Amino acid sequence: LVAAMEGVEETYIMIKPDGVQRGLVGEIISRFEKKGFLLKGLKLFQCPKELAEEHYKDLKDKSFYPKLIGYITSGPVVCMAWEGVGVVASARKLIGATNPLQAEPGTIRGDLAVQTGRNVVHGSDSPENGHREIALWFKESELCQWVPAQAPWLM
Ligand code: FUP
Repeated sequence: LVAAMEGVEETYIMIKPDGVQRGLVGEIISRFEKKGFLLKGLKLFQCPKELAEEHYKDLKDKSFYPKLIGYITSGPVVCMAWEGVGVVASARKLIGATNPLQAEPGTIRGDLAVQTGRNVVHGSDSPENGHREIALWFKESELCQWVPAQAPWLM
């Protein structure tokens, strides 16, 4: 039912190791939950190096790439799949700019982070990448197809 609605997308959101270490898991999840998106998948996960490299393959020529891979694999991350109309761009707005010093107050990075290399959360940058990243980080059996008991006026 929900998946058939016009404009419904899915996005991969990940709380990075610094967010987990700093005890920000509940705070970050609640921002997406309160906004009204639908949680389809959620797990705490120690990312293997090969998966981090695949996830960030478009950045492999950047000077910061080795540090980025070291950071993402440095401790557990929280992997999430969220669904909703316009969820990809909206989640990016909730997350804020890549450099937390430039992220607006009220955004996750604007409120909770200071360093680009420790920016607490990832969000897919397009519906195509949302799809690709969810398939990369989750098995099909880890995703729930469900409709909330309330009327879906928030989606
Ligand atoms: P974003 O989509 O906001 O996560 O940003 P990018 O895809 O451009 O970058 C992915 C990650 O690379 C960032 F979250 C942090 C890291 N990065 C750096 O460490 N240094 C940079 O100059 C740019 C990005």
